[in-house]
Amino acid sequence: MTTAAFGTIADQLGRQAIELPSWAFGNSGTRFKVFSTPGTPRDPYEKIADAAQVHRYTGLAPTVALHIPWDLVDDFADLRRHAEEHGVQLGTINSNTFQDDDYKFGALTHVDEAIRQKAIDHHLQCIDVMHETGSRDLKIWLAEGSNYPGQEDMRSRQDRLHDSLSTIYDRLGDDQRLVLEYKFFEPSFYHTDVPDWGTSYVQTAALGDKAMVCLDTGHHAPGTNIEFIVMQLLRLGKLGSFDFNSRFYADDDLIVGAADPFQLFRILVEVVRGGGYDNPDVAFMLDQCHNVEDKIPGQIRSVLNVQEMTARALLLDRVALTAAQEAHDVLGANEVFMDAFQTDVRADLAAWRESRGLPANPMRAYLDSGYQQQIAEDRVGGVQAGWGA
Ligand code: PSV
Ligand code: MN
Ligand code: MN
Repeated sequence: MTTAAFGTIADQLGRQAIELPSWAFGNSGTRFKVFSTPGTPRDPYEKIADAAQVHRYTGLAPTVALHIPWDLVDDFADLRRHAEEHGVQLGTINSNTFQDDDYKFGALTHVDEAIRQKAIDHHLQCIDVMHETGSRDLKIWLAEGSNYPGQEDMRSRQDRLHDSLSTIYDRLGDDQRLVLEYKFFEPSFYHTDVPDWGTSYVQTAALGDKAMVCLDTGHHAPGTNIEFIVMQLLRLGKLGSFDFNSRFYADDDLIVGAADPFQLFRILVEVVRGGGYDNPDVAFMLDQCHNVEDKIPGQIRSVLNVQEMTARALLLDRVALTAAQEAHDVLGANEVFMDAFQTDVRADLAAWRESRGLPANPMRAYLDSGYQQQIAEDRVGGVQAGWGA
């Protein structure tokens, strides 16, 4: 690919923004072991300082998502100021109804009115936080479901879910949104109350325009054509956000683009095709954990992977592709598609970064900065991410 072609997408690339999850900076692991990493943040302030490093070297990550109560602080206005002083903003607020004994048999779907109200109140508290942090989106992922056929009445749970979500939705401010994430299994193994995009679509459509679907790339059965779902949700105007990560087996939460770069490309092609790129209605977020690698470099690699694949998707020759498709030129269309995927954009991206005052190689610049060594020395007793243990 020539530099001239790259020039046509330079401005579009400059408008890319990828939100980082605060929990990516904490220690995480599996149910077998959580390894600690030197320099791990000890509180939300330090997580934000680390996230700001990713933005500083890449220019790609201007916002940080928080998780309540993992990131609960006394004064969210102060946390917001702290973020802004570090050159980033607070982003999506994630609720948490999966770590409380009361929610063993459900939260927003629970048959007991009092427990259901407790779960609703947690979300209302999250909305209060959003007013202080200036956040637009409330992201809801529910761990609810059952393990055995006959254990629960799936139908009434769906009805209670609608009622609970309606109460939460009614509390949203005019500029706020609710994004409902789906996941096909885990922690429940027989049925999950929001298992797929269809359920998330049905539930959010019943709420109204401020409710959208969140698509986490790790939350589908192996072999699922995720880009088809992206196309359909964009077509319906209901794709609110992405949780990017990659997986080999289940919800692995590995670095986006690491396991299947081609899948990431195919997804981004549909995003561009459907008007979801450079569109404030479609938030790009990461939802990852770094169990064995250093966290800041892990996040830098992640946003660079998304940027690189976005560049290739933007370079797809749409005119040639449409012509080949309409002529039923099967192999010709596939060749146009693969040409874009196989374009090496690394040198062009390095030059593009330098032209914008960013380091040509953000990873190298970060590693050379001494920040990693400094936090390893300064911080003792970093906290667990909260998730993944
Ligand atoms: C659990 O599967 C999960 O990974 C969801 O994807 C959420 O987005 C994330 O945790 C944080 O709650
Ligand atoms: Mn997620
Ligand atoms: Mn997940």
